[in-house]
Amino acid sequence: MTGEQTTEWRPTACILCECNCGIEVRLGGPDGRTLDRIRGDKAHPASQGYTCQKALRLDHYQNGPHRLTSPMRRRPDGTYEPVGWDTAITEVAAGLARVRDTHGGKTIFYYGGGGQGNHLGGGYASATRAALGSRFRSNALAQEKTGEFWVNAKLLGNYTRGDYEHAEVVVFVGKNPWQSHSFPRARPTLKEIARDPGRSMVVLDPRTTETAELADHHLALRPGTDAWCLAALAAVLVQEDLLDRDWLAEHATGLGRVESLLAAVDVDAYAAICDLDPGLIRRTARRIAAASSVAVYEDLGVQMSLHSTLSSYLNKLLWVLTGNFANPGGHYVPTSIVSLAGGGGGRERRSPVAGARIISGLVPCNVIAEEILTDHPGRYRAMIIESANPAHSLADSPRMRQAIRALEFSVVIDVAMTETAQLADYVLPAASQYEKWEATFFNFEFPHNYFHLRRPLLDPLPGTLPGTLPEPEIHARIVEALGALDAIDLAPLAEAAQRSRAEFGERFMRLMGEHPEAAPLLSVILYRTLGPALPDGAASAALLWGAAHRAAAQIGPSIERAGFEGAEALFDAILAHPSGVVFSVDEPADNWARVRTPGGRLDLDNEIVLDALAELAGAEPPGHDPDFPLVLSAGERRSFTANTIFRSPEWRRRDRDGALRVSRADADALGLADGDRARVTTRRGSAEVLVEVSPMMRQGHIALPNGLGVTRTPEAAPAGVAPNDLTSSDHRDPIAGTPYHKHVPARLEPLDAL
Ligand SMILES: Nc1nc2c(c(=O)[nH]1)N[C@H]1C(S)=C(S)[C@@H](COP(=O)(O)OP(=O)(O)OC[C@H]3O[C@@H](n4cnc5c(=O)[nH]c(N)nc54)[C@H](O)[C@@H]3O)O[C@H]1N2
Ligand SMILES: Nc1nc2c(c(=O)[nH]1)N[C@H]1C(S)=C(S)[C@@H](COP(=O)(O)OP(=O)(O)OC[C@H]3O[C@@H](n4cnc5c(=O)[nH]c(N)nc54)[C@H](O)[C@@H]3O)O[C@H]1N2
Ligand code: SF4
Ligand SMILES: [Mo]
Repeated sequence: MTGEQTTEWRPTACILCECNCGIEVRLGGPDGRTLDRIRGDKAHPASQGYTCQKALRLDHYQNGPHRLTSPMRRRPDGTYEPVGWDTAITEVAAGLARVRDTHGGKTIFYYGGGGQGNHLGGGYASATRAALGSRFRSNALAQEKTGEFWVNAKLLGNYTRGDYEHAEVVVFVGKNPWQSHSFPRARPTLKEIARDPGRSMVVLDPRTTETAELADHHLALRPGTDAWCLAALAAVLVQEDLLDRDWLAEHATGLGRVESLLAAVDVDAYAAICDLDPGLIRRTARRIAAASSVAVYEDLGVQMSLHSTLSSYLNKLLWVLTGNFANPGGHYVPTSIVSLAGGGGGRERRSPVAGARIISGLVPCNVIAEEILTDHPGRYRAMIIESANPAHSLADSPRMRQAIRALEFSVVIDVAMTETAQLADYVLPAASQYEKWEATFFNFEFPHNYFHLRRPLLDPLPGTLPGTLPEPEIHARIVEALGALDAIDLAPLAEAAQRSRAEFGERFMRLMGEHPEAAPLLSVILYRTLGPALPDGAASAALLWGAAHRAAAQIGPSIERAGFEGAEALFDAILAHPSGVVFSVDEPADNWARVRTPGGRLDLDNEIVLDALAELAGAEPPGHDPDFPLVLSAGERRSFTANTIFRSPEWRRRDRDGALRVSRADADALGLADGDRARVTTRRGSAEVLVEVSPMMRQGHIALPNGLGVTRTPEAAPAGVAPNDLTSSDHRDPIAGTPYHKHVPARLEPLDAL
């Protein structure tokens, strides 16, 4: 596959955001390993040829100087030495087993499992965790989406999205899809809505974003006042009798208390707190009520700001009170091959030290450091970190770094020597996402949902011993080194797989009957038995066989409508479509079947958020702290940011060091001009920044980009500011524990004045 120049376009996907647009790549360069030409893949079912400007830069990920080519072991002096794979796997398994045997598997914490483009690895990690008895885990979703998941679990017992492509009115709450995308072909869709006189776009954002520029109603509220703004919008629906009463009577329960709370809201007073014209709030609510379909997208601007979980509930009222569920252009419940979001149900679990609510199985990111840096007997003693960079991405980076070093054992699986890897006892180098079979579980479309299993473009880095491995192989080796599969003879199963899928399936069921204790090791068992029998070296896809069977049992009719009779046909189709395949076709009524509340209706009665709503009237609005008069939004998505997937600043065409954006009014008051250097200071830290005077910013609001402050190689200096050097882990939502990264009290001072 490698070595030669090629003129062939090969399908794969962009890995820089959750859209994972289909792309085609032409390899080039002296060794045929450069991602030379990149274009959108028209055969991809969701992106249909679309990409944004970032995808063209992907060679910086594949061939940057950051790539690791050998397992690394930490020396006592903090430097690293390369070791062979056998040594690394043996010592990692022994280190983890030691912690398990001394303190119990519960003290082994798992973080990550997939970034924007890679979720197969996390599927195999579940076997490693099971072999160790690890019970607690987390990932980035627990610092953004868990508040929303928790609200959804009570409201409908499932996950939900809006049909932005077809909605008459779209509402973006703290979301800038022009830059951050998050749904397919975001820019063409936004332009289409803006052009169509029959449709409207509503944006709640203090900043005049690229999306807000296209909006019909831009509610440029004071940062951190979304709960008041959303409550006022919902209150107008109630007070002007704009609810879809017939629909609510049939499809919802628990309207009583929320309706009386909203009836009592003083819309003018709430508008004043938000610094908005109450007329604008009223016109916006009326437009939403008049629409035949409404779709709302909430994202980090509210999920990482004050009252975030309450705001998640309130923005859902906008589409629930107006009857926009299970209608075309409204909200829906997507199918999944593997679910990331998790439903509701089950007993509520709490984290072992802080007692924080565990939502969708995830411990809030903001409590992880305090669950390590303590004498509590239940504290985490070891960590497995995979495809994530928590020493950079979690609140209060200095404390997170201290926590990782305080562990008795730590191992990182990554392609790069990241800020997190530089703290670990062992670093295991993964093959890149263009060197292995990969997929994401970010598949949220309706009525046609799709899945994309990508094939490798390249062999793993050649000429580099010991070299990299795909995560499924890493986990299989760890599980075997732990002895977890010793009692099971897998050979007959592997032989059956070589003969026929039917025989394999039958024997597999028998094995699971004989060894129920092996069920949690399922992914690695499939990888070692079915894996070698799959075509073109697709062993890593083995767990999708199990997922296809689960999907066929749960959403059989949707899969049949997509043209697949049963799980085997579905699995074969996934293997056979290198540009992705539509795996399910839904009908509106399917949504109701997926509502998992006791009565099968949307349930608005959520005591915890309604108590918070009741308190809002008397709550202190985000005010002026004389020491920190500004609000810093720490981590804005811009045209050249992509979390920490790229490590070389050269990939950034503009804004190389990630300027701090400030309004003209604040700049003038501080005596700052465009391009000046300044110092930003928060309660947690301080950093030197380059200033960009931006017409996008509202007075009192400043913003730094996300993903900066990383290094190309551990020796190089970082470019830009690492946002979480400025954030605090106790600055978080009381319900979900999610951080307030978009609302960090700050001050700014010209540098020469210091
Ligand atoms: N270019 C690019 N795209 C990305 C990513 C990337 O790194 N770069 N990352 C991906 C990931 S992981 C995610 S989660 C998504 C996130 O996507 P978004 O949530 O859209 O991204 P952000 O820019 O972080 O925040 C959105 C908006 O919130 C606004 N905001 C700040 N404070 C407030 C407030 O108090 N109230 C309201 N209503 N709004 C406020 C900001 O001005 C900003 O415009 O993007 C994905 N897409
Ligand atoms: N202050 C502040 N902090 C934030 C945010 C913010 O807006 N403000 N945003 C938050 C959000 S929404 C998110 S999603 C997180 C993101 O933060 P993280 O979840 O920590 O992840 P990424 O920065 O996306 O880094 C992904 C890692 O995967 C590695 N990687 C790439 N390909 C592979 C592979 O094939 N295998 C393996 N094993 N590793 C691979 C990369 O080198 C990188 O280290 O950041 C969060 N942190
Ligand atoms: S929208 Fe996201 S996945 Fe698509 S090309 Fe841009 S960065 Fe890549
Ligand atoms: Mo994210």
